[in-house]
Amino acid sequence: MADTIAAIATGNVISAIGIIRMSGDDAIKIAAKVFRSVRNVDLEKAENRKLYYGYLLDKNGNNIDLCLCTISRGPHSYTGENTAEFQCHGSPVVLAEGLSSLFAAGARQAGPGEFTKRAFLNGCMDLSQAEAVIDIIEAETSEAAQNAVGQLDKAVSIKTDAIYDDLCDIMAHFHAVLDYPDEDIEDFQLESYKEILDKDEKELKYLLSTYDRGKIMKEGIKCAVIGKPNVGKSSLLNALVGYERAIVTDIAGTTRDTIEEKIRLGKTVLRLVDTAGIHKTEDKVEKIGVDRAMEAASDAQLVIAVFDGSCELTDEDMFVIEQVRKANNGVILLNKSDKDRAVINMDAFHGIKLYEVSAKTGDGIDEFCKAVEEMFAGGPKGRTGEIITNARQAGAIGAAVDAIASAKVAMEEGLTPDCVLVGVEQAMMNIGEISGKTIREDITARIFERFCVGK
Ligand SMILES: Nc1nc2c(ncn2[C@@H]2O[C@H](COP(=O)(O)OP(=O)(O)OP(=O)(O)O)[C@@H](O)[C@H]2O)c(=O)[nH]1
Ligand SMILES: [Mg+2]
Repeated sequence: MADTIAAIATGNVISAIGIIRMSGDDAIKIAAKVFRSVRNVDLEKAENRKLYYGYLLDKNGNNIDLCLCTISRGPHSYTGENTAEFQCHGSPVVLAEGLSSLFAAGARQAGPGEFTKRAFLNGCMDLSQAEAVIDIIEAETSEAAQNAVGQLDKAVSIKTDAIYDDLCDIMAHFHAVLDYPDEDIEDFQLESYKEILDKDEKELKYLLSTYDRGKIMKEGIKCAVIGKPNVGKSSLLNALVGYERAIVTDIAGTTRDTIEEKIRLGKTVLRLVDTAGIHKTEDKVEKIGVDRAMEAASDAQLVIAVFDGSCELTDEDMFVIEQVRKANNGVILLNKSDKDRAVINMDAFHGIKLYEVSAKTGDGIDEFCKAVEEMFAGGPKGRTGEIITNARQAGAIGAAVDAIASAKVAMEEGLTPDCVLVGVEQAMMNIGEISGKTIREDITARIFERFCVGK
């Protein structure tokens, strides 16, 4: 018995079309109460997945929109339950009225991700597919969207389910021999499973190796733009985002707090953080700004250190160079290339990639962007759909790799099958978490809380 949930599935903005959806035992009955077909079709007798044209009625029976309605009877629907969907004109007022009409007729407001949660609980999709739904919605590049669609198509869970089956076979064989000694079951030879464990471990390690790329694909690359005051950090941010996002003046200390903006660079997204100029100061506010700049640099996957190429290097610049050297990835931007170059001790930059740019004219910016894109394009790219972008899944795969490794060590040391099988069973539990077979209910609930209402 599933109560009937309803929600507006589209954004709360004026648009061409807006959708209200409903799922639950009474979805079709409730839809019939608030919809009057122009051809007098009774929705309760309507065909599945066919569009019906008619009036959406408010709770007093007044027409509020001319819309299309479609119903699907469970189990052949997104949630596996009876569902109804109204494709209305995209007016937030109409959609809100339509929704309250559904509430008056017996539906209740859906919680975040509740439609997809029901789809999962009703066996219409596994957990990795459900997570792919949110990844598609939140994708910031076409590559991320393609990968998420692949996962919606079970690209990851087909692989992990096969491994789960392998491990399950090993466990089942062992227990069958142990529990039914009189049955004519082939003897349990642990060594015969070594090849399977090797193959599964290799596949899992491959999946795990795609996670670095996956993280970048999903979250983008956090880049801290640092440098002493007035070198052109904010001008660089503005040049990269393409509009006057940050205030630029010739007064040193213009930027006091960090400013974050995203830009898309080909297949990757950069999360740029402009920071306050790093310098020694007694000013309380400036000090906080400098601390935040240092924090941004230590958090960043890429530190972009900006220098004014028209001035000689100062002690403050030398301090900034030290920060770049500490970073995992750092680049030097010698800015203001449109001005006469000062005599600069280039040895100070030794071993760090350097690009000459002008944030003012845009010179050199494209080359710099291409270089950043290439810098993060390395590593195993993974086949589309098989790139792990999800920390939960990566954690489960990592734990499974460790568990299989421990099973193999136990096997090599000649321990008894039940000792070896501790690792195999653990790996099975870990792998089952990916599709949701072995995951705890409270964790599942948390996963769906991240979804938007209406999905
Ligand atoms: N000629 C020239 N001037 C630039 C260039 N980039 C920035 N400037 C100028 O340098 C001054 C400082 O620029 P900002 O972008 O505010 O520098 P900042 O590093 O953000 O400075 P703070 O926020 O104070 O730390 C402004 O007058 C800019 O117009 C450039 O490429 N060429
Ligand atoms: Mg600034």
